[in-house]
Amino acid sequence: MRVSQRLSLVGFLLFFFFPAHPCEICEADDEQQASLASLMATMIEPEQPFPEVDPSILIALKLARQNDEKAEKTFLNQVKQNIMQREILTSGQLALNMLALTAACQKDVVHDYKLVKKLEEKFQKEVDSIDTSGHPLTNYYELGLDVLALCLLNGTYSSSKIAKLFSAEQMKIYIGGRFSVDTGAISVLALTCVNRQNPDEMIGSNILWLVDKILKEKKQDDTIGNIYSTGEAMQALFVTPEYYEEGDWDCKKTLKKVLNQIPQGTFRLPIAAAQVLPALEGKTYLDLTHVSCQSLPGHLNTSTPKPAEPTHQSNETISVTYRVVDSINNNINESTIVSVPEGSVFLKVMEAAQTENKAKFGFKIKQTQWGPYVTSVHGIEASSKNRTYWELLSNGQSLTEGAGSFVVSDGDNLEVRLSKY
Ligand code: B12
Ligand SMILES: *[C@@H]1O[C@H](CO)[C@@H](O)[C@H](O)[C@H]1NC(C)=O
Ligand SMILES: *[C@@H]1O[C@H](CO)[C@@H](O)[C@H](O)[C@H]1NC(C)=O
Ligand SMILES: *[C@@H]1O[C@H](CO)[C@@H](O)[C@H](O)[C@H]1NC(C)=O
Ligand SMILES: *[C@@H]1O[C@H](CO)[C@@H](O)[C@H](O)[C@H]1NC(C)=O
Ligand SMILES: *[C@@H]1O[C@H](CO)[C@@H](O)[C@H](O)[C@H]1NC(C)=O
Repeated sequence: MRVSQRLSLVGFLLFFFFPAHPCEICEADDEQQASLASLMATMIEPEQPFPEVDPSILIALKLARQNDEKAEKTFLNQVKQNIMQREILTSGQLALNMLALTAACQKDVVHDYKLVKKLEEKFQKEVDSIDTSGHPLTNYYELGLDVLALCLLNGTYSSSKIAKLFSAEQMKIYIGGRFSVDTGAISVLALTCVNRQNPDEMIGSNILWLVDKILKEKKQDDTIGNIYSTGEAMQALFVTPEYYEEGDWDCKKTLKKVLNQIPQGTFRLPIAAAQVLPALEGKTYLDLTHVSCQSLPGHLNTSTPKPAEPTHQSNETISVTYRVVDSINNNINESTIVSVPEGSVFLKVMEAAQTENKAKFGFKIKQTQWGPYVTSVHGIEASSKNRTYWELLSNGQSLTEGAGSFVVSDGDNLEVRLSKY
């Protein structure tokens, strides 16, 4: 405790002497820019175009060194479309769209639609929900986005309330059990913004706690959390060098690991590419208020080789066990063995089981930016009110990809499990 207080004071003081982040940032060099172009191509020309575009794609394009004027225009129009639906957007969705508008130099749109006020209202509803039901309407990742947008766009907020909301005591209740690096990283970015505007010792100690949790999730292979949270974790660590020691994290190693994953197709979903790209450019979401607003003509060479698709069809078949479990009410535990072509994704297994027995294995999905989200299995709907979801597992391990992406292997023990979050 004493050490952490001292460290937070040191961080607090350092901040005054070195307001800009020192040279902790590492970024892809010119040679590696080719890899980044392939990530950009993934975002600009997705394999499966989505009806709605995620604003994080526009943010990533704006923070990238290379630019593509035409794609930026297209995505900006889509973000403007999203804003038309501002009433039904969740707080975090609104915040992310506002951040994208800011990166695209559209302060007037933010102003004309009174988006800052809208966000303040939505954020207040999240806080009210925590006060009354103990949980936000959405999740802490979205709360982080809300605070980040309110801070960067000069909204009104109370530093001391935010300090409480993101205190270790409060956050432990919601994310402590299973710390989400993504959520921790977005929270660090948000708190860092707040701390730079209104330095506050309690915010400093929250940052210290979160940075420590993030660093504890550093893996042998240099990812932080998992490969999909690593880019956001890098952003958080870029802006907080005064909160950890030089030897605690080797940025170059993590960068190399992520770059090596690009040709393997790890980031073949546009949103996965969009979340990882800023860090590879040495940028963070705190930079998006000072993106150059001069129009830069440019066109990305999208014949850049894109990462390979996983080998899908083969005429070898494999067999896997598939199980449906309700771990909350403990009243369902059904399993079957199904055969699917080698290279199939989890969803294929679910479909095969459903064909075999609709009553036991029937399911529903919803298309999202991350691919199909499983909403219901065996007639049981997951519910954000009850904070339940259908968790995907293989051999007892919770998956780090969705049903549309995870490729199964012969003999796998696959499971969908109704769980709490
Ligand atoms: C919060 C969260 C959840 C919550 C969402 C519900 C809620 N209301 O909070 C819960 C706990 C239910 C969840 C579940 C899962 N998640 Co999740 N989730 C997140 C997180 C931390 C934030 C999402 C968010 O709020 N974004 C901001 C808002 C504004 O955007 P949004 O589009 O409205 O967000 C929605 C979607 O993202 C969707 N969603 C969340 N997770 C997933 C995962 C998949 C595969 C799909 C299709 C949709 C989806 O729910 C969000 C809220 O409504 C992200 C982290 C990240 N980097 O994005 C991971 C993340 C998206 N999830 C991930 C994963 C792997 C899962 C699971 C597959 C885990 C599992 N083993 O079961 C399941 C989904 C299973 C299913 N039923 O299909 C990965 C996806 C990686 C990938 N390449 O596919 C991420 C990136 C985390 C990570 N680093 O591993 N998740
Ligand atoms: C927020 O306020 C600062 C300082 O007053 C100003 O420089 C900046 O342009 C404002 N940002 C936005 C998005 O309005
Ligand atoms: C685009 O990239 C491809 C592959 O790297 C290359 O062969 C081609 O000459 C490039 N085209 C232009 C116009 O630069
Ligand atoms: C598919 O099976 C046929 C007959 O069993 C075999 O001749 C062929 O080589 C196989 N193709 C592949 C791609 O494995
Ligand atoms: C479901 O049943 C199997 C076999 O009958 C058992 O091994 C497993 O532990 C059960 N799972 C749960 C969550 O009850
Ligand atoms: C929430 O849980 C309760 C009790 O388990 C259940 O009766 C109810 O149907 C659930 N609500 C939703 C929307 O699923």
